[in-house]
Amino acid sequence: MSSRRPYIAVAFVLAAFILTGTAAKCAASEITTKFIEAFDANDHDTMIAIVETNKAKVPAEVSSIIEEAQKAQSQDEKESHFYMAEMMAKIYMDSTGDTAPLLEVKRKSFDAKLTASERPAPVDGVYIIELPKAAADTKNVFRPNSIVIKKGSTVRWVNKDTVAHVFASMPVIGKGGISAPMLQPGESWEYKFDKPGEYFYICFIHHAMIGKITVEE
Ligand SMILES: [Cu+2]
Repeated sequence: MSSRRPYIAVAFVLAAFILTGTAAKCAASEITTKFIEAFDANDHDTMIAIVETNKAKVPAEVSSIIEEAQKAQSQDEKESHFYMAEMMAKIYMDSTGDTAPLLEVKRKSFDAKLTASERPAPVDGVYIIELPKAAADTKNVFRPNSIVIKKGSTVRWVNKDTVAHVFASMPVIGKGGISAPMLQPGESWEYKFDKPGEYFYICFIHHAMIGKITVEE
């Protein structure tokens, strides 16, 4: 994604909010409404001031923007809400040192890009995730891209694609541990999950190629 695109999407959706009345349309609080107005005016100092004078309320504000993002109908609207939540959370982190709201935004926006999580049946005790060959509607994907497994289970990624993929955990937002070598076509790699938690992972070559393993106790 180019760096300009989110700005265009944000500006478009925010303009729609302001024109239609933010409070009525998306139940945004006064803090969020003011923050959005400052954003729209490209007034970074005011954005910082709003966060700093409302520090105690910002984590809840960020959570409610995330909820709006999750409810959004269109992809652009979703991305714009996540983008706004991320900016508020970043300013909050810079001002307080508290990373929790920002990590929450990152986790939830990651989740929003995944399909509903599945509880597949293991094959000979191993859960299989395919990296399928590119087709008209699928290219550079993990399939399934989000699964729930029990602690102690092994997952095997099988590269059925005609190109190589290399992927690893994103330990800042979830658990570390997944660290595949460069998987050439036909190769596979497996990992045993001994610790419960959420494992978000990404292909280093194709950044839209993401997946998640949720490991239950
Ligand atoms: Cu890839």
